[in-house]
Amino acid sequence: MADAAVKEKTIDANAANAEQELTDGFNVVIDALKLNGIKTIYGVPGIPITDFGRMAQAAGIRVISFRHEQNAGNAAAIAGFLTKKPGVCLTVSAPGFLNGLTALAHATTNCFPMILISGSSEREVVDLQQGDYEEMDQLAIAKPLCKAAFRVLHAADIGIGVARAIRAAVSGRPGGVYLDLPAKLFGQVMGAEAGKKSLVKVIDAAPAQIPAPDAVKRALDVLKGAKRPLIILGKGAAYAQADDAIRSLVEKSGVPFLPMSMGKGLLPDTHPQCAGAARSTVLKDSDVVMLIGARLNWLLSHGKGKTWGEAPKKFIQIDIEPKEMDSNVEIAAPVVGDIGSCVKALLDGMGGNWSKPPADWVSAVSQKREENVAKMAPRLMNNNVPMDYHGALGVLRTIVKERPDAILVNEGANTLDLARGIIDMYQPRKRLDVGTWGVMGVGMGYAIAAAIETGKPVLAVEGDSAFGFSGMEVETICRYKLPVCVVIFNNDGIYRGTDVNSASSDPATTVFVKGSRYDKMMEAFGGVGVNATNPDELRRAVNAAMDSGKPTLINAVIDPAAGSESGRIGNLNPQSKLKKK
Ligand SMILES: Cc1ncc(C[n+]2csc(CCOP(=O)(O)OP(=O)(O)O)c2C)c(N)n1
Ligand SMILES: [Mg+2]
Repeated sequence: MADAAVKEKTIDANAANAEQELTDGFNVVIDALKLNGIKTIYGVPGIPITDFGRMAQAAGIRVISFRHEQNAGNAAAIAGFLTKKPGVCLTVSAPGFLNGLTALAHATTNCFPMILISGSSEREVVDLQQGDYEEMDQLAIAKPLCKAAFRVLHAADIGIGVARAIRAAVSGRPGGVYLDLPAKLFGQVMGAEAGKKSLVKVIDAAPAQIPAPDAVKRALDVLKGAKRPLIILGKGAAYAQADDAIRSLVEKSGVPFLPMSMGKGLLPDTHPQCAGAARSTVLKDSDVVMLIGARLNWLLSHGKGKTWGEAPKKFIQIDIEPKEMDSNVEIAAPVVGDIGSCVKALLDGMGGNWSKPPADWVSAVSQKREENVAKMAPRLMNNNVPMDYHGALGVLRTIVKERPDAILVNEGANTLDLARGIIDMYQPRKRLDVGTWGVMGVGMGYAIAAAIETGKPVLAVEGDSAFGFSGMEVETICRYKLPVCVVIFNNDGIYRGTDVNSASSDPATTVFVKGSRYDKMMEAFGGVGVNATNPDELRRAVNAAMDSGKPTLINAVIDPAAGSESGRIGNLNPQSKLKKK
């Protein structure tokens, strides 16, 4: 070979070597996520993260592409709840970031670990407010809405930035974390070896937090002194994945338990100690209440007032967050630690001969519960056409009983409140709903992530209004061929479809187009659409969908007059003292 040719080849080889030894921001972020076990990203592509999404996909991360960031964010939030690992949502700058922000705040409020990763624009231009493409100080905006917010400016800091985000999301009380990645960062080049060394694997991301022995003893003493004890299981208890220990504690104590909405199924709703159907009685008449991963917020009337009756109460509260104690009323026995460790410590402390609560209390609770269940039973078997909520939910109740490992997603007002009461759950973390805020729009994001994270069939029971907030994602469900069956309780509107506006020819604010056929939306993307007008049609359509696993949307026609204003929380509507005009 001629000298010149040899020389040229050597230069080529050196260049290739040099190139092999380089990495960039795109790759370091991907490597950092992979190293920490992040397997799925939920997002919407665009500048500056389109290539990042492609490269992550090529590197073996599953990248689920949505139609709107809020739905991707809700998917990430619920993935966090289901897996105890941070769910990751990826968005573009300003508008995409803002679209994802509601879900980030929702995750924080509900204590779901989630990381919102957003691309952002040129720092120098943004900070001088010189009008960059999608200019916005995203970090400052995210901060008050999440548990922690970080920005990475140098590729060498990506490893530590991702590690901080992961640890912040899952440790202590979990929540939402914002990670700001400026466009410039992705293209930054660094040595491959240095890149590798800069990665940080988070060791023991959510360390056990063991409760103090005297706190455990105090709690058991209070429980021992109870004449009418009650255990309340919140979604924190479900999140903890300490299912066996929680079940043992409840059963060993013999105390009636009340599951909060997403705590349903930790023990089956049909368990002899379940007081779900005697809620008002147990809240009013109990004398000692042990809260396990449940907060005394509005959902429990702040632990005081009419709901809780006149009798003095003592609260035992098990929570990982010390600040939660005494948030609304005095906590007689705070037990601070992770739920799994606390429940195990309580179980150990109970020893071998724990005496069950007084028999008159236990039987009073079960009597009330049997009464209420019996009262409800005939309503659930009605065959009215158009269907009312009870007739339609009676069908779904049986289907969930026959398929206890299916995941139930639920949102709406009447559709939510009545389904929560009527559909019994049998396994933990199978009921996913609107959470602490009662937020509409979680439905399709939750359904998609539930199918992806668990591989189980999903039944999404949606009010027609609720569905509208995320309805476009039926295309996503079809695109990824997910086993999701959406049942829309179509009562022509918000709460009811009967409102009229007497002031002008505009429709009333709470009503939609009458007789809408939401099933056609699913058909538009190749899924199965069914219009169900009676309980039998509904039963057959849902069973077929659950058997086939094909994306299905069932338009369940509900009597427009059947619902009530705001479902069960109509009392929260402000009232003027002035007489209505
Ligand atoms: C993000 C958001 N916007 C608005 C609301 C107010 N809101 C509460 S329930 C509801 C919809 C209820 O109607 P639907 O889903 O059809 O259930 P239905 O009572 O008719 O069964 C709305 C808009 C909310 N909770 N969250
Ligand atoms: Mg409705």
